[in-house]
Amino acid sequence: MAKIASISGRVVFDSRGDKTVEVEVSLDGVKGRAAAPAGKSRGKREAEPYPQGGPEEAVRILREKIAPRLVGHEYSGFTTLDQLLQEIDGTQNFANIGGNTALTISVAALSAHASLTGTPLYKQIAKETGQEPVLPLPLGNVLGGGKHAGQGAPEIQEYLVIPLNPKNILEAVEANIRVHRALGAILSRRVSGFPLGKGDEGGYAPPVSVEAALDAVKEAAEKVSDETGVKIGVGLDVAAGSIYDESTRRYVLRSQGLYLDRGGFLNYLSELAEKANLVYIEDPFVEDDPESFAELRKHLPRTLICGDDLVVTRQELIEKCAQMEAINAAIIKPNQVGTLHLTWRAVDACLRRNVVPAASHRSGETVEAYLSHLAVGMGCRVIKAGIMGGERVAKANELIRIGEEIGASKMRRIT
Ligand code: 2PG
Ligand code: MG
Repeated sequence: MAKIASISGRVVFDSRGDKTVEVEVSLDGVKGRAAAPAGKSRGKREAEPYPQGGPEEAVRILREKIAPRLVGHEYSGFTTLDQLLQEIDGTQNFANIGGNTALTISVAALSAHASLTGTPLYKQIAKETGQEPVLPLPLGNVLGGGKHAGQGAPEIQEYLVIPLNPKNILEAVEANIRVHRALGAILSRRVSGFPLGKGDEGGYAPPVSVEAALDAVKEAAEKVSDETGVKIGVGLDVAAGSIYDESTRRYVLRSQGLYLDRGGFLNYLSELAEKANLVYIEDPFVEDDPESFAELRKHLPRTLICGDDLVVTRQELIEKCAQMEAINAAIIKPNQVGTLHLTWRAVDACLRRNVVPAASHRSGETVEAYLSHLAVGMGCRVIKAGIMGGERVAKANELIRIGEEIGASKMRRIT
């Protein structure tokens, strides 16, 4: 068995220019490296990304407290290493060492092991999860608003597209890129003076209402469906926590003069869903209101109602919400829980309860592509990793490479 010979960390920058942590682990002299992403619209029950003091403090703790405990550890996979990391931290939410520190150690060690044994990451992960490697469907945002864009952009955070019947991964990735391009042309025509500015995740951020944004995305998706024969679904990430006013308990779409209580917002979303034929809605309500999720699910039985802030990649929350029939899909963000092991427990809970697991990037990303390996190795049906920008394209390109090994047409279906 290979031993951890050394472990070190540094501060680097993510796609937003914010500081993040990067870790290197050496197994028998072979190095693996990983950096952490960062969320902006975060759930309250997410793991703490960093100890107090931020990425710099995480690096100090890594050097002084974690490395001495891990050097000499015989690496036998992520499960044991991750359990050790939980023990070193000693809290439920990685408050002491930071979830990002734990995750990057775990992924860096796995990468070192991959190099040492000549096995790709997805295969190593699949060995521990027992899943057959299959490519997930790429879900990506073509238009962004809310916290991911500047003032004037629509209040709802993400306008997403997903190819539903692609022949192979190349066709799937290309379909999304075509919709992004077609949308650019539509917005240029419709929004005078809009210089095609983009939000944090590479989607256009035009100064239009939610309805106008959705209408343009729907038109772009239909155009590409007609041209290519690939059926393209449209979705939304409402990121409801970002538009909720706690004091009045209203969902606020100020630009449209809408201040809606939960019932009003439910009707509003149901109408949007019917108009745009939405196949996917993420975080339609705030995270402490699973009952409203369940109600929306009843209204829209054919739509994936997905929990992100609602379940924060935690097995117990996924199980609870699945039981309540509040969700039939869940976002899987490894840094919401802090380790690969806990991430797998969340995915496993989804698979056992017929909930579609969707591996997801964060709005702040790096060009690393371990998320694509995780999605394939853990059996995620969908991957939400954006469409445009180097840090988003990196994940799609990695899926294309994995497709060369497992078969480019070996793709999941969600309908
Ligand atoms: C989300 C994510 C990613 P953030 O809400 O789903 O798109 O955003 O990383 O800012 O939490
Ligand atoms: Mg979300």
